[in-house]
Amino acid sequence: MYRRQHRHTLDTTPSILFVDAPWWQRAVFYQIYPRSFATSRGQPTGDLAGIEQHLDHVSWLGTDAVWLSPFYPSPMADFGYDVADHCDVDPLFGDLEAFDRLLAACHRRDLKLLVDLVPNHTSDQHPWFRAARSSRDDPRRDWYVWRDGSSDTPPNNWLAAFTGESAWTWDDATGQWYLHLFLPEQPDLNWANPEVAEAMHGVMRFWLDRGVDGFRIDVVHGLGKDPALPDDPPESTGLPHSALNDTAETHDVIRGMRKVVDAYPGGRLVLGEVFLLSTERVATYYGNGDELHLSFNFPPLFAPWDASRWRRQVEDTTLYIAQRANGWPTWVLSNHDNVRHRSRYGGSEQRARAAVFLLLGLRGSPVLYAGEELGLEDAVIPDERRVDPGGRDGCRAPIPWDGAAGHGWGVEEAWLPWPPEADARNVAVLRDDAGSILHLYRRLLTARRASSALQTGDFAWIDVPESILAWRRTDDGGQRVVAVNMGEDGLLPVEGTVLVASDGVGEGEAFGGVLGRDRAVLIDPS
Ligand code: TEU
Repeated sequence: MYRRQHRHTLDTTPSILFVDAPWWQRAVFYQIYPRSFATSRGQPTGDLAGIEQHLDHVSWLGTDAVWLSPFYPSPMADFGYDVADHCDVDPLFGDLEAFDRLLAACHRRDLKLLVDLVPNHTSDQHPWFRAARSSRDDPRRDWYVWRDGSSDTPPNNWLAAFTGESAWTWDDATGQWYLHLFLPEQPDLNWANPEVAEAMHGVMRFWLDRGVDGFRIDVVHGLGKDPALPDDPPESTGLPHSALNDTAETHDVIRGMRKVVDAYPGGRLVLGEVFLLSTERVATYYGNGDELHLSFNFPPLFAPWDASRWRRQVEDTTLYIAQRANGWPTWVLSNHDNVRHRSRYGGSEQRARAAVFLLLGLRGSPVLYAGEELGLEDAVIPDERRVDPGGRDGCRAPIPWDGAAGHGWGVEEAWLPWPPEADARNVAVLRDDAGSILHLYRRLLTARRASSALQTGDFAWIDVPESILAWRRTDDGGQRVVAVNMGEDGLLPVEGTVLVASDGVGEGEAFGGVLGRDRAVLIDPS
C-alpha cells in the first residue's frame, strides 16, 4: 500500500513517503505573507530573500509546502492583491532572480512552493486596464466588464468588498461603468473574453515554467459572471457580491486553468479560494476531478469555539467534500484576511494549543498561517497605523524572530506594530522552550508525518460527551485517536498511549481517561 523512505532534508527526523496518495493530500501547507515574514535588508517590510533566510524555520517545523501571498509589482492599494504585472516581482520584495533563489531553496528542503494567482481582477495601473480605460475602441476594452447607463445609477445592486459601496465605478472619460468586486483600484477582468483566458494561462505557464508547484487562486469563484448581471437578492443585504458570485460560467473557467497545470509533470496543484459561505456550494468547485484539486472552505473558520457548532462543520465537510468523488477537504483557522484564531477564540493560549489538533487531526490538508505556531494574537493597531481598507491589519503584524529590539528585523518599527508579547513570544525564545506552543506544533507535525492513518486514513467519530470532539483515523497501517475538548472536563473512553498532548502532560504514558477543558490529545490506541 505504501513504501517507507527516508527523505534527505535538513531535518534529522526520518520521514515517510506514502506513495498511494498525491502529495497535496498528505501535505501541510504554510502560508507566508511576504510583507510580514522577514527582511533581508533591514526594511520595515519583508522581502523574498528574507523568506529564503528563514526557510529553515519552516522545514524545522515540519510543513511540506509554502503558499506565498502576492509579491508582484503593485501600487499596494490591497497590499499586492492589486497586481500591475503578473510576471515580475515588486522591487519592494526583490526581483525574479531572488524568486528563483527562493524556489530553489524550497526545493532543496523538499518544500513545495505555491504562488498566489490573482485572476479575478488587476490593478487599475495594470497596462491592460490603462489601455482598456483609454478609449471604448481600445482592443483591450472588452478585457474588463463595462456597462452603459446613467452616471447616477449603477448597472445593478452588487456591493464591493471593503467599501460596502457599489461594485461599479463610473468612468467619466469614456462614459461607462466598470465592475470591481473589490476596490475601485481592482477592476474585474472579463473572463467571457477568450483573450483574457489566454493571457492568464500565459501567466500560469510563466510560473510553471520557472518550476512552481502550483497556485493558490484568489477569488476563484468570482471569475465567471452571469452575463445578465442579475441583482443580488434582498436577503443577502450587506454581503459583498464577492461572497455571492457562484455561476456555471466559473466552472468552465476553472476547467481551462486545470488543463494548463495538468499539462505539466510532477503533480502541479490548484488550491482555490472559494469564499462562499456554504460548504455544499464550495464542494462543487472540485468538479469531476477536472476543476480544483483543493479548495479552501471557510465556514469552519467562522465557527466559534463550540463543540456542537464544530461537529456540524466537520459533518458538512465530510458529507459534501470528503465523500465526494475527487473531493479532499482543507482545514484553515487563520490567514491574512481574518482575525487570528487565538484572538477569535477568546485569547487563551490553551485554546490555541487545542485548536491545532483540529487542523492537523481532521481528514484533509491543513493550511497554517505563519505565526500561528507562535500562538500569536492579532496586533493592537492604533488608528493612525491602520492601513488596510478591509481593516485586516491585526493579523498581518510582522513575525517576531527574537526578543531584542526590532525582533530580528533590524528596524525599530516594521510596517505594522508588533504582535502582543513579542519580547517573549518570538521564534528564538519559543525554540529554547521545549514546552512552548511552537514545540507543540512541531511534535504534532512530526507525529502526523509518521502516521499514514493521520494523513490519509478514514475518519470516524467516537461517541463522547457533547463538549468533546473525538474521532478515529484508520488505515491499513494503524489507528490514531484525536480528541479536542471545547467545554467542561470530560471522560474520554479511549485507551492507548498519549503521543502528543496540548499541555504537554503525560506524553508517552497511558491515557488517563479524563480530558480537561480546552485540552486536546493525540493517542495511539494500539
Ligand atoms: O480575498 C477574497 C475575499 O473574499 C476576502 O477578502 C473577503 O472579502 C474578506 O476577507 C472579508 O473580510 C482575497 C484575498 O485573500 C484578499 O486578501 C484580497 O483582498 C481579495 O481577495 C482581493 O484580491
